[in-house]
Amino acid sequence: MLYPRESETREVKDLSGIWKFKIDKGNEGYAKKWYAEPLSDTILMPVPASYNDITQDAAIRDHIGDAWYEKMFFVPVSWQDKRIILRIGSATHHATVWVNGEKTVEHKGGYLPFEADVTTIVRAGEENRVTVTVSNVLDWTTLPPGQIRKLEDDMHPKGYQIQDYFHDFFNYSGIHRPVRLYSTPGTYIDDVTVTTDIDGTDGIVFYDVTTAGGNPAVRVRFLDENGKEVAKKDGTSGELVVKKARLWEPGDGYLYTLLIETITGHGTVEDRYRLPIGIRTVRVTEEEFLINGKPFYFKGFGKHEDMDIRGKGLDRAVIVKDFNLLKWIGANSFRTSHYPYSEELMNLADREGFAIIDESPAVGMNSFSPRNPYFCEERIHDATLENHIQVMEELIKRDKNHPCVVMWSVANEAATFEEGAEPYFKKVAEVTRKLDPSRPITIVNSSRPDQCRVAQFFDVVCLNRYYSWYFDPGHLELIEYQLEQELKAWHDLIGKPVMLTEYGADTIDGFHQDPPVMFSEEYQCEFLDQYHKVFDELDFFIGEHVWNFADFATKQGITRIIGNRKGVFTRQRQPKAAAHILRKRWLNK
Ligand code: BDP
Repeated sequence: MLYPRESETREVKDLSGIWKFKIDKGNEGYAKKWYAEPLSDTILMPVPASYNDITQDAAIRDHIGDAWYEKMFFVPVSWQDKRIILRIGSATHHATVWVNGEKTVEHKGGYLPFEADVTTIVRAGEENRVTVTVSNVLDWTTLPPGQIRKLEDDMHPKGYQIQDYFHDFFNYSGIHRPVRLYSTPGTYIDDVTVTTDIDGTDGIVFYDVTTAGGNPAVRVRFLDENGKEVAKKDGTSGELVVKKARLWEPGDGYLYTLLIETITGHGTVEDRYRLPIGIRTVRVTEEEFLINGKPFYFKGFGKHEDMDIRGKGLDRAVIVKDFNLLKWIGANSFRTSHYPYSEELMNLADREGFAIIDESPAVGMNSFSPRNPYFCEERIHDATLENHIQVMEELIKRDKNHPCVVMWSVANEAATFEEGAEPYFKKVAEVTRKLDPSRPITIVNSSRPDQCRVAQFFDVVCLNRYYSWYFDPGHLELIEYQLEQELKAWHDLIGKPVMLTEYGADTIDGFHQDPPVMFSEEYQCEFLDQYHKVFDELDFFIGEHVWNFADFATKQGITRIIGNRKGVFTRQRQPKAAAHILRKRWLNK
């Protein structure tokens, strides 16, 4: 799926801004056809943003159900003869979109884009109305899963219900990424898949373009960062050889441009699209993760899209600041825990040269006891698997051409010890590999090595471990002993490289205790030091992602002190003491 980019033949109009908004308290909007007329009794709501923290109203923050958005917009007169697409970067978790009262698209899944061809619905040169309904309801088929639970005891008023979800971040909702209109010619470039290889000093670029709305000839040109043509080819697919290629690598995000053109019979260019390309390879051996044939050691974090006020809404100031902090601290990579991040962020990661473990929103699949399994008919079942596969397809379709993506993560901390998890993840692994044979795949695990039933389907063992936090809290002296044993056991059993994708301690900035005590800054520092001692001794160990980059919002609960405080930075991106420890380590490693 192509990211909307302007060119000589395409225009993009961003509909971000202030929209009209209301929550559907009585759940009556669909039945009463709210989309048929302009919405009434609305308040103002920024797009993109989560709606939860924008007002002073707890009922809006904690709303379960539909929220309605509306915006009036003009379609440029010059688009009269164009194909016109309405594209939503993401709406969390389920959306229905109407234009001028007509239903155009529905989408399930809160973290991936979707679009509708509105050519015949919009009126160029006139005012049009877009209405978007966004639901934040999770069920056993959604990723992440959840359930609505009625509390029907005498402690609760009649009809009282809550939404359970099992992931550790606040269920922010709304239109989280930009809404755009874009135009293309009637015959257009629909998609392109690019993979790259290296042959000596040459870069090899394989491309495969699909077109629609006609059967045009295709020409591609390959340009370096100065716009100089370094290769070209005719045809919808083929191989380009770039002599003395400058490779993309972590820390040096060099990007070429694949300029794709469709040509009509008369030799005129009809459509033009430019795709940034990084030439690089990724391979995994029993002990190493290789980028461009060189061993790569992951230094970085599990992150979140999360910030005061805007929640999970895209904010360019925040993402650029985060990249600056990542560079400052000496990180070279991160994981998009626990869902796909914005396309705008992925574009920046390409440019800034960060390696990304790109994760699906399969999180919170691990909260029942072995007697009460998670992978069973009542919970995670065939319909969930079907949706999981659909999400992997959409994710790979969106992110397949990003050089920054070096590995797919199909899930975080699922109950991989359960019998039902085995066929489930075998299938997810098979499908993911087939969708993209060019990248390694992983599942982020928290099971014990002798109990996990699925690690063998994946290329890298990614582990989340909390010794001296959730296990033996306060016992920093046990970390070395426990961790070393476990990491070795994983490698002996699976014979694949191992990394830690989470290790961390809640830390309230400004709390100090020496000798260290849990929640103090000293504890977080000592905790990390202990883990690092072990990492540095193991040959098969390929990386460290601290949990978390920054403090983030969660649902309310007795173990969360206004959110999860395992950040190395505060939610407002100020460093805790541990940031300096990591900086010293990573800039020298
Ligand atoms: C891990 C989860 C992560 C949580 C973290 C924690 O993968 O989402 O936020 O624990 O408890 O189990 O801090």
